[in-house]
Amino acid sequence: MNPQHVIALAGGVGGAKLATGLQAALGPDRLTVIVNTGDDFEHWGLTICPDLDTVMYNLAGIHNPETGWGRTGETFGVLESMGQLGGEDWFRLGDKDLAVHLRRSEWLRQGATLTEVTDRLRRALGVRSVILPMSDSPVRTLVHTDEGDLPFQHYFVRLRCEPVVIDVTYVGAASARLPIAVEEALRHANLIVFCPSNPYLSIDPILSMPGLRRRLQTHPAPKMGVSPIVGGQAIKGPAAKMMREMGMTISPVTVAHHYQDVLDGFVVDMCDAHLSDQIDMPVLVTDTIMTDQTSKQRLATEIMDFGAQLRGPSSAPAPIQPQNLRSPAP
Ligand code: FO1
Repeated sequence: MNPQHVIALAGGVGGAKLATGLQAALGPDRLTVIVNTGDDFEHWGLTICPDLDTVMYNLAGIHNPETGWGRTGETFGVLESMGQLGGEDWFRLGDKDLAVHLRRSEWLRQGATLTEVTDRLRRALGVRSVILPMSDSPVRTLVHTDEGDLPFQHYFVRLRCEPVVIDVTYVGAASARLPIAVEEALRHANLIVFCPSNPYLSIDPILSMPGLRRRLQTHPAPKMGVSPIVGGQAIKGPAAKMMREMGMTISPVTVAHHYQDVLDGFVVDMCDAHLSDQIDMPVLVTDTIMTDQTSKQRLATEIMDFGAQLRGPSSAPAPIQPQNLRSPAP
């Protein structure tokens, strides 16, 4: 079943992959991706928005497939020169990527909002899906560690996620407001997908936006989450390491429980099928590893079919339940 309009909540690489699958499965103009901006920072005097760019490059098909972030066919001439001049070169900004940061920063200085700037950039790169920052005002993820409080990119890239994480907070969230475009997208959505992004570094910053969690709890569309934890490990990034350090069990069950109040259904990988009866909502067990365009689109289609079987205004119940769909006992 193809819902009319899907919202995906996404962070970096995992979110961008599933967004690409959703875009392909839905066709143009039916996907809105609401993206984490907690990773954004000021660097070289420019505003860098890594997750917005990762989603945009993936949806445009111009991302670097090896890293998942940055652009394909990239060169690093400016970065090298910056290093020679004693500038900061720990964050690998490519030359083509740099043009995006220059343009964004120029437009922001002229008074455009991040929502407007992001829309101009994605249109210029030919992306037919809407990409929305979760906030127009700065919200910055601060990682509290055994080495002190670290701005996100310093923890993630400069220190390679080595410090032990104690807690994570989102500075500026309490006084931020949901952009009108996000409100508008929520009004039209008939399926909402939490991508397999890091719960604490990617999805929680979005959910920390005032009013959003409540808005999702009462939203009539089915809300589906996809586990970023597979077989006791994170598909990518530090989610599993952070969970261990914060005293949590590294399991899709922990993630499902974390979103219990907002989700209607949860998707786990086949290798975690045995855990599905510990999850207190309907569960789809499938192959969640997205290695190519086919697997991204297949997972997206399965999630949409799963959503169609749950409640929602335009989601007529499907006549036959797939065998791998488990509902909790009444
Ligand atoms: N991640 C790294 O691990 N090292 C980098 O040097 C790096 C540079 C970079 C440049 C532009 C961009 O958009 C993303 C970049 N990333 C880099 C990824 C990024 O820091 C993280 O993947 C996200 O913030 C987490 O989702």
